[in-house]
Amino acid sequence: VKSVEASIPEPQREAWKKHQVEGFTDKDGFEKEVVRHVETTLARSLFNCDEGAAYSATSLAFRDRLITEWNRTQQRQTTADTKRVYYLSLEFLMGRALDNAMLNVGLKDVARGGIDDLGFRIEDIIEQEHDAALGNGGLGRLAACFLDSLASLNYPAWGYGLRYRYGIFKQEIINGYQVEVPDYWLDFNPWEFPRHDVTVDIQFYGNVRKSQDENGKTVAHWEGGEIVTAVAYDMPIPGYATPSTNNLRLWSSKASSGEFDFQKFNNGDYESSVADQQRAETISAVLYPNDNLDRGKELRLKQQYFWVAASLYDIVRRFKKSKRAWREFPDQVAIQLNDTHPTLAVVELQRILVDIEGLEWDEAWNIVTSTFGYTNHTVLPEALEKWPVGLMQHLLPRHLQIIYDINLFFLQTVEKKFPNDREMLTSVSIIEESQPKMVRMAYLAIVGSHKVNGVAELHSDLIQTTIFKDFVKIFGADKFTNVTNGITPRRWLHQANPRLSELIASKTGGHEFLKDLTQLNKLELSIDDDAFRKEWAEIKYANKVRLTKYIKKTLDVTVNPAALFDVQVKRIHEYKRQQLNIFGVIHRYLALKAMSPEERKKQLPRVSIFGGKAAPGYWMAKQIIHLINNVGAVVNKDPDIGDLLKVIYLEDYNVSKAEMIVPASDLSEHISTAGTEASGTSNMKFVLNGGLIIGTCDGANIEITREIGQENIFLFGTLSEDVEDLRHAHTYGSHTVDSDLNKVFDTIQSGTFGEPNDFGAMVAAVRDHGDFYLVSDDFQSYIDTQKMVDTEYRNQDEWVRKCIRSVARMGFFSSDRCINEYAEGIWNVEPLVVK
Ligand code: RUG
Repeated sequence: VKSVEASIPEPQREAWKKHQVEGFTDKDGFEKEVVRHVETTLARSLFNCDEGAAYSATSLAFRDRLITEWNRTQQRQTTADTKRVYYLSLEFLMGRALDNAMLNVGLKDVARGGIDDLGFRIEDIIEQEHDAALGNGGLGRLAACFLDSLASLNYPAWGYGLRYRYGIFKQEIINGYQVEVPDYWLDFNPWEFPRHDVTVDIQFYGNVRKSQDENGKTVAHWEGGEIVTAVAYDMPIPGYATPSTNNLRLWSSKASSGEFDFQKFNNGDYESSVADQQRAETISAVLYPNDNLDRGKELRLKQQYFWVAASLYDIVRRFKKSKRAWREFPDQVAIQLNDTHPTLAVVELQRILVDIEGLEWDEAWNIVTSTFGYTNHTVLPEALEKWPVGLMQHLLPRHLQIIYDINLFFLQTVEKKFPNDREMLTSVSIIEESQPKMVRMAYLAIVGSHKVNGVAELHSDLIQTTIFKDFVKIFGADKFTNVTNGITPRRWLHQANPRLSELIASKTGGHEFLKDLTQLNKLELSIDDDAFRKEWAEIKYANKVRLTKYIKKTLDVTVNPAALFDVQVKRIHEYKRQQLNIFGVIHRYLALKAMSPEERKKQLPRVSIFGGKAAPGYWMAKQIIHLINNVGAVVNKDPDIGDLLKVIYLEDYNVSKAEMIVPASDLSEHISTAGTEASGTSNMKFVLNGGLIIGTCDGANIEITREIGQENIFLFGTLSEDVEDLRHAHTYGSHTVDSDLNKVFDTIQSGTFGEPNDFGAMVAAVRDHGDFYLVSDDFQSYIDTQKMVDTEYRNQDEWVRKCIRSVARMGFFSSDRCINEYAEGIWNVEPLVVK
């Protein structure tokens, strides 16, 4: 880090204090700031200020305010010298920042008035912002919710990630197919501060030389190779109703000289000098668009090391400033590994301590393991990261040696505990003895951390009894724990559903519930209040009308806002079973077609809404999208059906779209095969916004049921303990598909929804190839449960009561509760209370 240590001497500090920037607090002050930014920062005027410029100026006005508090927060934390949390995540799915900033600092009404005075509408200004979509789905959004909670609860905490030039791709649906379009989001991003003075040089490749020091100790030197420079970009993270403003530091890569190689340039080798620069910049160029899938690409490993090495350098530099002894490192620093993506941080810290700082191996390893915690987010084998030993050797030769040493010492302790148990050694070895040999990153993360947690009760049980069971035997059950996921009520209620937030505030005694979500339980006291229930229903209806308009505008399909809105929006994945949903929709369509017009009149109208991206290389997921769109094309135009069924595919599902869709749902679908969805978090968002769930006994659905009561949720399907037996029976016994589902398949294969061959593999996966995701086993109970939904929805009064009761009981699912659990059980950090 080449940052300059500059501090103003005591006598001159008065002058600084006199001019301290305080930030606006009223409408006048806000307007002044906006006009100043329009006229100076943006070099425009009232004659050429469009909505884009007004958005930019408004954001800059708020950013200035945040940065003042950011500076004070950092100063406060440094002075107090308390322990900090560092949350390492390769994904931060932040969404939009302006609305969130306005609400968190409590100045949205001030801004609304000011923007109005200046000739714009606040809603239009908010809509100008491009989502910061540096994540794939639940994992990245969880990280973003955690940042909001950490700041809101006054925990000293930083997030560390990568500043991708391209976030998750934009999805277009063309002729029913997903088409990926690059998401260049950095055209103008007022929310980041480039720190050109905070840079770290990161080494790759090269080789390791060993020498002896004066005491005869062997010292490793990692030499040669290539250097890429990491540049820090900071994003202020405002807490809600507190001055605490934390930092999200994202690293961007550039060629180490900062420019291209002038030597090569002068020698006429212009192309290669530019190529070097581009190669360096490639590291942080693009987010890998895979959710729950490990692709094992070299560039991905480069990204991982680049990011953890820069972050650790930064953390260690900060620690060294405090002049404490190394053994106190874990008293000052807690690092959370969000999934296995940052696991190289374990190795890197050991390398820094042993190779650079000269600590003994065991002392260093103690520090390392006391510092790290690891969160596992999946049991799916295809998502558990492994890296070929050869690739690791090539890219990070010293790290591979350290990994081998970590493994050796670990296996020695295992051998002591379980003498002569060769199977145990093979099963827990960090190196998988396959062809080629692989480094198992989850095992490395477990060995290198003092706590390992899953993200919902069922998931945490599963990891302890299946994929990590031998580690429980070795380390004991205490090392393994559960922290059920949560969501921030600020974004997912207050921001996404302002009218509902106000109604709740009026019944619970103000906005306190946004800081203590358990206060929602007061809502149950008002459940018999007719006016309250009426207003509740009106708000839901208004949210549905808004979505209806959006559907009309974007897809030119008219849907009836009084219909039941049935929503499944999430990444497209076979385990999440959008195929079960669309097969159910086809079944409904066939049933409606078979009815007489009189009978049809008695049916409940329904809109089936889908949304979500498929990984570009995930062929089956893309086929599922295609089928949904083709079904929509047929059903939506069928005059026999009219309003009774509409099938909608919302393009380019992202955080800001979720903020519009979630509040408009009556029913949402969380229907993964039991035991596959680690937690899910959109299930929490939908219930918190007054929608009911149809779901399987999987992930956090189970805890949601426990909290809200099983009479308020539509559960169906196989239990996780029966999944393996059923799979076995499909493969080795006789596997039959019931007649209703067969009818659906026959309809698809008759060409009703387009070229049948396009969907042949999807049908065959269920009918002929073992039905791994148990679609056939769960189909009938899914259909029956949907019938129950229809019946219950007709009784609107009771439906609304169920929704209110559910919301009232959702207090547990705040990410504030999660963060407090991490702080107490894993990080051992305290909030720094602001006076
Ligand atoms: O699939 C899981 C979700 O169930 C979970 O809610 C979310 C946050 O914990 O993480 C998702 N996830 C898991 N995303 N990627 C992975 C595996 O790398």
